[in-house]
Amino acid sequence: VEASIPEPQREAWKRSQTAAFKSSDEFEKEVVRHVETSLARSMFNCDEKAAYSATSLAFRDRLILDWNKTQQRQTYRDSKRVYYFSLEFLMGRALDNAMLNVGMKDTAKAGLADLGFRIEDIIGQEHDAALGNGGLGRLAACFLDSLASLDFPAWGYGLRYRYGIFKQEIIDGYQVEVPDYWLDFNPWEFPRHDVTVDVQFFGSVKKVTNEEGKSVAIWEGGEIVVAVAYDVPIPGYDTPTTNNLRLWSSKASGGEFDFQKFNSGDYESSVAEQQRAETISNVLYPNDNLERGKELRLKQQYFWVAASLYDIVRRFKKSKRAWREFPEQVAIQLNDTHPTLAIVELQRILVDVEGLEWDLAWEIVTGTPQFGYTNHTVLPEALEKWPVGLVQHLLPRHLQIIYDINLFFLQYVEKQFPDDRDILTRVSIIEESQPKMVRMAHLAIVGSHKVNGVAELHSDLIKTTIFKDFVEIFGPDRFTNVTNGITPRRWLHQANPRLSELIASKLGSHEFLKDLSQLNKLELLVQDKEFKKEWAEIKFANKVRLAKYIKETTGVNVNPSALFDVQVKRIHEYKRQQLNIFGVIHRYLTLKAMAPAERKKQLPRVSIFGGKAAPGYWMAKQIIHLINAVGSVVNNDEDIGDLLKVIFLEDYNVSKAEIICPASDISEHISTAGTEASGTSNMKFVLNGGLIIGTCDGANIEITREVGENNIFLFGNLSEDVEDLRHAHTYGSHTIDPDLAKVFEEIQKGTFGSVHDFSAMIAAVKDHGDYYLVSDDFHSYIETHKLVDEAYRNQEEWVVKSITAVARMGFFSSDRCIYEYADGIWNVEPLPRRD
Ligand code: H53
Repeated sequence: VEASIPEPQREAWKRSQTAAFKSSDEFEKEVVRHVETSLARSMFNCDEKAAYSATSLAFRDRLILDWNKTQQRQTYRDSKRVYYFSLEFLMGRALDNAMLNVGMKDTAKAGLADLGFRIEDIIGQEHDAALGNGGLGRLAACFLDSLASLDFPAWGYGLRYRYGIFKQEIIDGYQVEVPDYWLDFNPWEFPRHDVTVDVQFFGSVKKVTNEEGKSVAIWEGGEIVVAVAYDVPIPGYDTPTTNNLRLWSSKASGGEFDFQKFNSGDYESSVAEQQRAETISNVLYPNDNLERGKELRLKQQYFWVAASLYDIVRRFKKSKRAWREFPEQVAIQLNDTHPTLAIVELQRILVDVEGLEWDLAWEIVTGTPQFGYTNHTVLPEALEKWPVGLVQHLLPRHLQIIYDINLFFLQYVEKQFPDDRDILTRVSIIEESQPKMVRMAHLAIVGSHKVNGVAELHSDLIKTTIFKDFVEIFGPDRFTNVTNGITPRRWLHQANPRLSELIASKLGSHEFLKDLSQLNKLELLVQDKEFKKEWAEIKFANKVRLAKYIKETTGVNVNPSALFDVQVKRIHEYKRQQLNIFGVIHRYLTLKAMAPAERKKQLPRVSIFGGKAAPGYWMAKQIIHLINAVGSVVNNDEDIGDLLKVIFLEDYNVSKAEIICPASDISEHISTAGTEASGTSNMKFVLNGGLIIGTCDGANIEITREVGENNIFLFGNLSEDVEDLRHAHTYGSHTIDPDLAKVFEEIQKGTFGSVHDFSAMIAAVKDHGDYYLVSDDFHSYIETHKLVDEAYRNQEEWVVKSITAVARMGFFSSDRCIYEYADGIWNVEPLPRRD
């Protein structure tokens, strides 16, 4: 049905169009209107939560107006769009970000003050949108911010989980998981009950001959689940461009519930279908860098991918273009292998639904630039594989298509390598194991025109290890690198407003927030006394703020003049929080062994940890327990006092990172070399004037290249030596570092309580081959921390390092990443709005 208003009536529309608020008076009016109408309250019962809700609704209205115009313009121009497919978007809070991006924070601050509220309290009311686990999800969120800020026509596609990542509570030193129900009031989403897609599961495939004598596949039976769209507006910084994040929610196709069953008294099964359908988008899987192969997860993947592709195809078809033009109109980036079924689904749509020949369809699917695949890990336990039987059961037609794709692919390989049977086994999309498995990474490579890693070392490693054969088969050009980045809007301007203002005052404007390379001009000021003083004051103020937060949440007093040493990230053996806590114990023992006079001369330190362990990851949970156990001994030891404090911050998330990152002196990025694909919190800390202690791994290497070796503390074995060391542990004699051995003895004496709980962590190093090289790197780690202490004693020099490092961080803006993707992978242009 044509829903467009006829020409003669459009004048009336234009006259009546909503205008966005501009002044604080207008803003106040909007807030009061929302309190009174949307929330049905008044000034007599408007608490901070209500004020937050009304403020957010006022901003959401604004964003939706900009969103409408952006979308109209993109549609009118029929411009090519980028679609970022990600199972995770770790967005954090939206209000502060929206106010800053549209440049209205001061206006809102004044307006809220007028109405009786402090803006910080209002911002603090918001529940984080935590639809992600860690780096991968946060990267997607940074990319959305950059795409909008740089005016790219781009949409994110994901799932609207009812429960995001669990909330972590620490009880008696142990992690306890609590569900994160975040949707009781979410003003940032826009339900589109009219935008739905039917998604089919199960059933069977029938081959029939059509009127033209062609054999066609018909997928029939099974069940239908409905995908409902929820749109989240994504405002760009300092531009009216407002992009869209579309999240799908699942619901039963047969309406609310089965009335017949209900009436006959069968209450439970009357709602069973509804519940089964809603389960799909119910909960985010809480694993980071680990795939568990659960049926529901595969259902989530197909549900999301099928709905998103249907939506994209529907949009494309409106333009009445020929299918061959599809890759010219649409670029899809696969964030890890989670959305790989999109490749198969597009082939299915083209062949089964649109009736294209297989070869033509496959040319379109693999056309340039249709699909790009980003790999985020080389860890074998994180590479996705699905049992063939499960795919057959859930998606029978897709399995056939996968087999056909594989057949043609292997024929192609065989032609190139006629005498090499092994390569066929190695690269096949189907692993001939018991049970047989579909290797999603292989499928993603075969179906994509570009595959990228996320830091230089990582991109080199994938080419020489896990995907080596594919470089031979498709040539080196299919593989590329896009080093990760972070958005300076959230991670500098929002998290550290004082530093952002200081920089702006020196550079003459806020332009650096859109062109981060301008930071390099700060280097001219490293000898400016006044500037250095202000710089140091801001760091101190940020530490005071964190110290206050630590006091409020843990009850422990920490001295803001101490060196703040921070490691916050998911808890994982490869990230080696165990190395850090063993190092802390070593420091504690060293302090204890000193004469009091000697001890007094030592530099005070606060070791701060934070991060969630996957609920089923037993060893990671033991690491958390040990950190807390050490904290309760050390923090109460009167010999030690301020010299060492050990803090575990509960429930690390995006909004807490915004308080933590600006407050570090040093942060730890100490993964075993070759295991961390990139890391992105390393970038956040340095951008906020903290230095790094780290291994030669992931983006640490490029950070070193940029900031210079004098402004980072590197230690440990190199990735090229890891394999030999592991081999030696298993087949040679394996001696433990003597200092580490002492740490183990102390733990085993029971100094930190439950000896039994910690024995597995020790055994992993002593008896089970020390896979993560904790002992091999221990000495160098301890020695490097001594260098950190020494350097910190010279505050003058330390501040110079801090400023220099920030000045050289321009490369790590996610804007740079987006330009690289746009240019090298998507072939898409920005479309700035003129208004
Ligand atoms: O992705 C980040 C990297 C980081 C890497 C992380 C990641 C996940 O968060 C989850 C799964 C996965 O395979 C990889 O571990 O090194 O910085 C963004 O690229």
